[in-house]
Amino acid sequence: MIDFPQQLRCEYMTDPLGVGERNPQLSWTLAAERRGTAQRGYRIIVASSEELLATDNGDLWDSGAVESAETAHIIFGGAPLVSRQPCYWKVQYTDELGQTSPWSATAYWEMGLLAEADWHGEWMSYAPNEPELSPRPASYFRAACPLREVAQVRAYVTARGIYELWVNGVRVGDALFAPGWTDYRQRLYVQEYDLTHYLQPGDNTLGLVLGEGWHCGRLGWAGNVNYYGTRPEIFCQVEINYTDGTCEMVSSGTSWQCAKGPIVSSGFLLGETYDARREMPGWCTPGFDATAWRAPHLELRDGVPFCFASYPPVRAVQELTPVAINKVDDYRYVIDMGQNMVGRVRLRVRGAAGTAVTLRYGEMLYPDGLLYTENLRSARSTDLYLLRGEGEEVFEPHFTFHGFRYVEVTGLTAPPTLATITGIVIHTDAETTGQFSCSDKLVNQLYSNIVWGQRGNFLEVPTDCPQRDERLGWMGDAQVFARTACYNMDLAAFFAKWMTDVNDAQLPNGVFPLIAPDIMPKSAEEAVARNFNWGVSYDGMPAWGDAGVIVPWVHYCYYGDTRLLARCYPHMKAWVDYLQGRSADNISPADGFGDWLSIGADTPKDVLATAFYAHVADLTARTATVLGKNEDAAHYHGLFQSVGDAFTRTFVAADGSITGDTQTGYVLALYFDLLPVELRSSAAAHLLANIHAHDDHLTCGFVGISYLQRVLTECGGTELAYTLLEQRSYPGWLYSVLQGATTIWERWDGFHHEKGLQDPSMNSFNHYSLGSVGEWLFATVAGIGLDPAHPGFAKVVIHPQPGGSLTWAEARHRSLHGLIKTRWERAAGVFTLAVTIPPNSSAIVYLPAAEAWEGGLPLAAASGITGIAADDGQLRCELTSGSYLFTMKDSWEQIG
Ligand code: RAM
Repeated sequence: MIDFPQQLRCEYMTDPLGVGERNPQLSWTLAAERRGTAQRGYRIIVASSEELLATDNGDLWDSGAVESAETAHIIFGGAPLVSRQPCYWKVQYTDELGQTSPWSATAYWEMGLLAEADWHGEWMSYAPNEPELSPRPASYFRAACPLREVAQVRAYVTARGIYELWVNGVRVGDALFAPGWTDYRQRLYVQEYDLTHYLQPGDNTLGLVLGEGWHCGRLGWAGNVNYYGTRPEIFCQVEINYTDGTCEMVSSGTSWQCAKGPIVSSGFLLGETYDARREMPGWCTPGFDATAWRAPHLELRDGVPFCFASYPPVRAVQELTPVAINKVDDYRYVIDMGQNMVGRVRLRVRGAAGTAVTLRYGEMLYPDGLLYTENLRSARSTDLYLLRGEGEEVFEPHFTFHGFRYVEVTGLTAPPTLATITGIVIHTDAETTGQFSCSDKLVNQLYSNIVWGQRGNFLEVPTDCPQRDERLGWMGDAQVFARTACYNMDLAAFFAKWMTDVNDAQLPNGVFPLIAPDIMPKSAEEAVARNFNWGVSYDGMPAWGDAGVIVPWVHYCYYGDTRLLARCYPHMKAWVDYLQGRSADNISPADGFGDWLSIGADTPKDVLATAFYAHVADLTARTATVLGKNEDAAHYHGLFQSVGDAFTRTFVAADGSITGDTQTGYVLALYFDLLPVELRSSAAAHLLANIHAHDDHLTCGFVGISYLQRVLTECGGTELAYTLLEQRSYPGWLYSVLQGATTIWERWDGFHHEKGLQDPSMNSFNHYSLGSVGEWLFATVAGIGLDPAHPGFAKVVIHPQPGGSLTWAEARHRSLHGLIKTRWERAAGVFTLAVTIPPNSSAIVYLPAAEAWEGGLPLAAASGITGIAADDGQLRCELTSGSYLFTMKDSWEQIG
C-alpha cells in the first residue's frame, strides 16, 4: 500500500489562518515510495467541518477524480469562499501503477475577513498630537473582556506601526514586527490569531503594545521620519463565539484604555531604551488597577483597504552564545558573537535600581579592539536598559533590530560572563531548503557567509543591508541575489508578497522604482524638502527597475507558479513599454548605477542599460508564452531581437569586443543572448582574455557578478570559473573569507589588509549581492540545476562540473516535490555521483564519461533510467524519481 500525501499547504503555508485569496492554491508532496513514484491523479475534498470531511462530504469542494500530475498550485475549485470560512481538507492520489493512496491527514485553512462590511473597530492611538519624534515611546492598550464559556475566539489585528498582541499576561504568537511592511497608503495587512485557548470563563484582559516601526519611525539615510503618518495607530477586532451559539465582538474603540510604560523609546535605526522601573506588573491581567490609564484617541477607518497575505513572518529563529569577551577598560566590554548576525541580544544583569546598561552594536573592531560603528552612519543602534533593581533581570528589546557581530556593553556592575548576553537571530522565517558543501573549507565558509547574508537581509522584505541607516528593499540587490536565495530558502510566498510591494510602487507611466516599498522622493522639491542628497530621482534605472520583471520570472522558474506571473504580467509589460519609449533606435540612455561597485571596470551605462532592456523584453516574451498570450509573445520577442541587433550594431566590433571591454559587458551580452552566433565565441574569448589580463581576477560589480560564473561555464571557461572561485587574493570571494568575514561584504575590499577599512560612508559587512555566486555552487559545482521549460524542478537538471581543487561536493535542495540531493567524489581515477530525485519529478543527468555504471549494472539495464544518449564524451541519462549511484572512470580531464 502506498503512503498518503504529505506536507499539505494552502497558499504555501501550513494550516494558515487569515487567508485572503478567495480561491486559494493548494499543494502537497508524495512520499518517496520507490523509483519512479509519480502521481497520475488526485482527489481533494474540502469541507466546512471535520465531521463532514470524515464522511467524505466535500460541501465546499470535491474535486472528484482529476487526472493530473500536478501536486502544487491546485486552485480551490469550489464556489468563491466567504469571510471566516473554516476549510478542512484532505487529498489522496493515484500513482503511476494505478494504486490509490489513503487520505492524507486533515489540513486546515481559514478565510480572513474579505468584505468591507466585516470591519467594526476604530483606529486607536495614544493621543492625536503625540510629539513627532523618533524613536518614540511604545504605547500600551488594554481592554477588559468578561466571557462565558467560549467555543472559538479569533482576533484580527493590524497597525500603522508594529505591535505585539497579549492576552491575560501572555504574548500571543511569535511573529515579530507585525503587520509587516507594505505601502501603508495602499494596503494594510491584517493578522488573524486563534485566541480560543488563551481565554477563560470570567474576567480576561486583552493587551496590545504598539511601536513606530516602518510607519512613522526613521526610514532611510536622509533622517526622514513619519513617512507614512505622524503617529502609530492600532486596530483590533476580537470575535467571540460562545458554546451556547451566541457571538460577541470586542473591537478597538471606547472599551480600551492606554498608557505609556517601560519602553521609553524604540525604533529600528536608533535602538530601544527600556526603563524597567516603569514596568506595570500585571498590566495585561484582570485585576490590574488601570485608573491612571487614559482613553485612547479614536478615529474612523479611512479608505485604505485591510488585506490578508500569506507569507512567513519575521521570527527569532536561533540563539547564539558569544565566543569571546574583551575588557576594553574598567567599565566597557566588547563581546564577540563569533558571527555577523541580525537581531538583538538578551541581556541578563543584576544591579541597583536605575543602573544604566548600554549596548552598542558593530560589525567590526578597530585594531585596538574598540567597536567600529562609523559604517552605521546615522543608525545609532544603541539599546539602553535601566534596571529595576530586583535580582537577576532579563532584557530583550522589542521593536528594533541590529546588524552586528560585536556588542559593546557599558555599565555592568560585575564583569560579564558568556551568559550575560545571548544573540537572538531574527529574520523572515522561511523554511531552509538548501545546503551546500565541498572539499574546500574556504568555499564552505563562503557558502556559510552567503546564507548568513541572506538570513540577515531577508527581514520582511529583501533588504540591501541590516545595519546602517538604509535597510531598504533595494531592487537591484534583490534581483541579482534572487536565484541564489531561492536555492537556500522557500521564498515562494515571500517573493510573491514582495512583488505586491514592487507592483504597488510602479508609477503610472510604467516606471519601477529603485526600492520597494518605495520611499524615494518623487520630485526635486520633495528631495530638497526631505533632505535627500540625490536631487533627482533614480527611479526606473536599469538592473534596479528591471527586478520588476526578473524576480517574477525567477519565482516562476523555481516555483512554477503561473498565478504570480499572471499578476505581474501587466506590470512587466508596462515597464518594457516604458523602456521602449525612452530608448532611441533601440538603445537605452546611459544612466543609472551601472555595474555598481565594480573594481575599476565601469561598464558603459548605455551598454548595461541596453542589455537589460533586451533581457526584460525577452523575459516578458517568455512570460507571455507561458500565459498563452501568443501575440504579445511575438511582439516582445521581436523587440528583444531588435534591441539585441541594435546592441550588436552599436557596441560590438567585428572582432567580438564590446564597448568598454569589461567583464560585465561580455557577461551580459552572452548571458542575455544578444549576440549573433558568429560573435559569441569571439566575445567569450575577450571575456577570458580580460580575466587573464587581470591576473585571473574578477572585476565585476553587483550586476555582472551574478552571471559571471555561469557564463564562463557556458563558454568553455569552467576551469577559469573555479580559479576565480578559489582565488584567494583581492578581488575575489575568498579574499573576504580570509580576512575573517562571516557574511558577504558590500565591497570586495570592505577591509583590506594593507588599506584597512574602506570609506565608512558605504561599507556594509552584510550585503548579499556579491553572494549571488551561490546559484553556481548549486547548479554547476554540486550540479542541481533547473529547466525553465519544467519549472519548479519538475525536471531537475543534474549537471555537476567538477574543477579547481575540489575532490567532492554535495548539495541538497528541497523543491516543491521534495528533496533533491547530489554528491560527487573523484578518487583514485574513479568518479562517483549519488543523486536523489524526489517523487513525481524526473531528471536529466549529465555524466562526465563515455561509459558509466549504476549500482554495478550497465546503465541501460538499471531501472528508473528511461533514456541514454552519448555526446562528446559525456552521457545524458533521463531518470525517474529515486536514488541512484553512478560510477565511472574519472575521465574529466579529457572532457575538459
Ligand atoms: C546602496 C545600497 C544598495 C545599492 C544602492 C545603489 O546604498 O546599499 O546596495 O543597490 O546603493
